[in-house]
Amino acid sequence: MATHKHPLELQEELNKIAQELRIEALAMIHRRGQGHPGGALSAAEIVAALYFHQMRIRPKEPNWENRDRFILSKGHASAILYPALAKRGYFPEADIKDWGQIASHLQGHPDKNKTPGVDMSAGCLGHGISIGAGLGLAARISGLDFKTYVMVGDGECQAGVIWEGVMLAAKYKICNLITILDYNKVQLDGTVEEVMPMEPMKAKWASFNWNVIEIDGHDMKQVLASLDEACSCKEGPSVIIAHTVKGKGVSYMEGKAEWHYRVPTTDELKLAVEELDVNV
Ligand SMILES: Cc1ncc(C[n+]2csc(CCOP(=O)(O)OP(=O)(O)O)c2C)c(N)n1
Repeated sequence: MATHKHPLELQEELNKIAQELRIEALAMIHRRGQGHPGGALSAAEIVAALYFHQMRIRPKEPNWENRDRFILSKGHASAILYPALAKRGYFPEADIKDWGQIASHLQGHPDKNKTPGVDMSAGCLGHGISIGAGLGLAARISGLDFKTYVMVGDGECQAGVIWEGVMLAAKYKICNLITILDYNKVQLDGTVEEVMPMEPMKAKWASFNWNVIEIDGHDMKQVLASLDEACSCKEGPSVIIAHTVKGKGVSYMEGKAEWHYRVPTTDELKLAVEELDVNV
């Protein structure tokens, strides 16, 4: 969906979409009485940039062979993905209200076999990079030029299987594979530093022979520039280490592990929407 807008106008538009996705994500979680707000909110700018600018997709043709792929490896953050897919026209926005119900095509965690636009079923953490590497190789072998974007969490990167995919992608110099690390520093029940420190994060990825780009994941200008830079790298796979804030945009959620998996009350939702609305 590459546009020729003035960069500032584009950033403003994408920031607005990111806030709208946040509001929708929280409303969904409230309505369903389940969900993961913290890691959904930290990913909003990146998801907005991918779906509303970066990715070459055809929502009316979700299985188009040469589409760019997006893998939400941290599948628990589906509340930020589904509103983006609906807004891009993969399915009616009204479907969102049934999220998580047994008959709905929108399951709690993304299901490739049910939801148009979902490229990998996820929820069991750790597998997005390996699958992404496979898609990257498949593109190369088939002579297709699509890219695969994979979003992983920092807690997720504690899974050993992540690094198997990382090694494979480096070995085969899979430069059409772009990983975005949502580095919000908080996982399920504490900070990453407390549970299992991942620093030095940048040096880790670099030592695995990945091209490393480090950004503020809430600064749309940096998000867009990093995606362009990653796409132009022909040496091997790229990782965008996006420094983010868990629960970004809602004062009482920011940086709190408690909000990894918690449902806002009606009053809390109202307050969150007020705070997010200011910036829409
Ligand atoms: C293999 C596996 N183990 C455990 C879980 C349970 N789980 C769901 S979310 C989560 C924490 C993930 O932390 P992080 O990657 O930092 O996610 P974010 O902060 O971005 O939401 C865990 C352990 C899971 N989904 N899959």
